[in-house]
Amino acid sequence: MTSSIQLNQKNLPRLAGRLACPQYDRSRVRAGIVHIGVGGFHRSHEACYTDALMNSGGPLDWGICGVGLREADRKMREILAAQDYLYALIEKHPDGAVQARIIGSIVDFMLGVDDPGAVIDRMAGEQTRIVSLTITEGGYNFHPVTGAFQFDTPDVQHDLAHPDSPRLVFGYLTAALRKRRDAGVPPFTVQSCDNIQHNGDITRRMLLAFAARLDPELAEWIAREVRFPNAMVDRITPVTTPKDIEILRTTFGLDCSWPVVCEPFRQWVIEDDFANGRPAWEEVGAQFVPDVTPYEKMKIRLLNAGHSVLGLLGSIHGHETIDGAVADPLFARYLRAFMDREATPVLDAVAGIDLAAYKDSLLARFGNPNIEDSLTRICSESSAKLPKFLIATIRENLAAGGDIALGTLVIAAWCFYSDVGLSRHGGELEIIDAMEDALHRAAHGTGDDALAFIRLSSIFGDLAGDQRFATLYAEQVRALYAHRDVARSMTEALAPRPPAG
Ligand code: CS2
Repeated sequence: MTSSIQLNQKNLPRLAGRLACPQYDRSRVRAGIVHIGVGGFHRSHEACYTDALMNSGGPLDWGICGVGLREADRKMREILAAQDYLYALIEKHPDGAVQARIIGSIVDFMLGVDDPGAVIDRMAGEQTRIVSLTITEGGYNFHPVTGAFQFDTPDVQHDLAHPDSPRLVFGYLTAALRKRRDAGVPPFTVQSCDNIQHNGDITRRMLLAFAARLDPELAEWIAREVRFPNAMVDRITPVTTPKDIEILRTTFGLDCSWPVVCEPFRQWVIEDDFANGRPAWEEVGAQFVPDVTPYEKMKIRLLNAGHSVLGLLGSIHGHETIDGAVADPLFARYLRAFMDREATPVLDAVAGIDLAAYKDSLLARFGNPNIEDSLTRICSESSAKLPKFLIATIRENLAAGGDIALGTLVIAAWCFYSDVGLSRHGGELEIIDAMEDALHRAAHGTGDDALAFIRLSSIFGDLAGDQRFATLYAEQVRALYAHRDVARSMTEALAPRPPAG
C-alpha cells in the first residue's frame, strides 16, 4: 500500500477502493436518534445495524446524534468530529481474517458538559424520535440490592436543584420530555442498550422516580406516554489498542484515530414497543419479539456471567485475556460446569433456542484468539455487574436448593482480587470500579473475619446471613488465602458435592 488516507467525508471516494464505505448520501441523513454514551459497544452494535440499514436503501431519517454527558467523553467527540463522525469497524474472525468497514450512521456529537441546554433542546426537537442509551450497568443509579433509585448522591442532588443544567441521564431525559410535553410534541422512545435484565422497565422505573421528585404531573405524563422497550444486546467488543490502528494503516491504508474492534457475531432482540416510529432494524438482522425476558436472562446469566467467571478467576491465575483463559482446559471445564450446573437450572426455556448449542457457541466465541478481550475490561465495574450477572444466580439456587459452589468461588476470587490485587505470578491487577475503596476495605478485613467481604450489604444484601452460602464461602475464601492457588480451589469446587440438605 502506498500511503494511508485520513478518514473523513471528503476522502470517502478515495477510500472506497480500499474498504467498504457508506453507500448512502450522508449529507441527507437526519438524526432521528440521539444516543447517550458513544463508547465501543454503541459503535459496534446500534450504530452498525443503523449503518447497515441505510446501506441497504433504508430511509435516511434515522441517523444518530451522539451525546456524551461526561468530561471523559470529550476525546471521543474530538476524534469523531475531526473525522466527520466516521470511524472504522474492524471485525476479527477466529481464523485470523480481518474485515474492516467505515460506519457513517453517526452524523453529529454533542457534549453535555459543554452546553447542557443545547443537548436538552436537541432531545426535545421533533426530529428526535428515539433516545437510546449505553450508560453501563452502573449508570442506571439503582441500589443493587433494593433496586430503588438512589437519591443521596451529589450528582442526583445537583440535578434536582438545577433541572435545566443536569449532569445525569435522568435529568436530561426529564428536562427534554418536559419541553416536549409543554410544546405538544409527541415523546421520544427511550431505548436502553445495556446488559441489565428488563433494561427498559428499569429505565422507566428510575426515570419515573426521579421525575416524580421534580414534577409529579410530568411523571404521570411520562408513565402514560413514553415507551421503554426491553432489549437484549450482544456483541463482544474489546478495548481498541494501538495495534488496531496500525492494522488499519498497514492492511487497508486508512488513518482512523479511534476504530472499534469486535467479533463477527452480533445479536439484538428488541420488544416492539416504540411510541414514535422506529428503524426497520429487522431488515438487517435484529429480532423484534413481544417479550424479551427469556433472551436477556439467558444472555446475561451465561455470557456476561461467564465472562466474569473467567475474568476474576483467570486474573488471579495469571491469564490476561478471555481467549487465553478458555484455552486453559481447567478454565474451559469450569466455565462449562458453571453454565450447566448453576446457571442453566435457573433459566427459563427459550422457545426455538437450543441452550446446549448456545453454550457451545459461547465457548467458541470466547475462544476467538484474535479478539484478545482483556480480563481487565471484564473485571472493571464488577460491583455493578456481579449482582445482576452472578449473585442473582446464586440467590436463585439458594432458594431452589441448587448448586452454588462454582459461583461462590468467583465471589471468593473477587474478594482476593480486591484485597491482594496480585496474580499468581505477582503481576499487579488493575482495579477499575466505582466502589473500589469500599471493595478493598471490605476485602481487607478477611484475615480477621472470613465473611468480611460478603458483609458489604450494598452488594450482597443479607447473603452473609444465609447459612449454606456463608459456610461455603468462608471455607473457599480461607483456602484461597491460605494456598494462593486458584487452580486448586477450582478443582475442589468442581468435585461433586453431597446434595444440599
Ligand atoms: C462483558 C460485556 O464486561 C462485560 O461485562 O461481559 O461487555 C460483553 O462483552 C458484552 O455484553 C457482549 O455482548
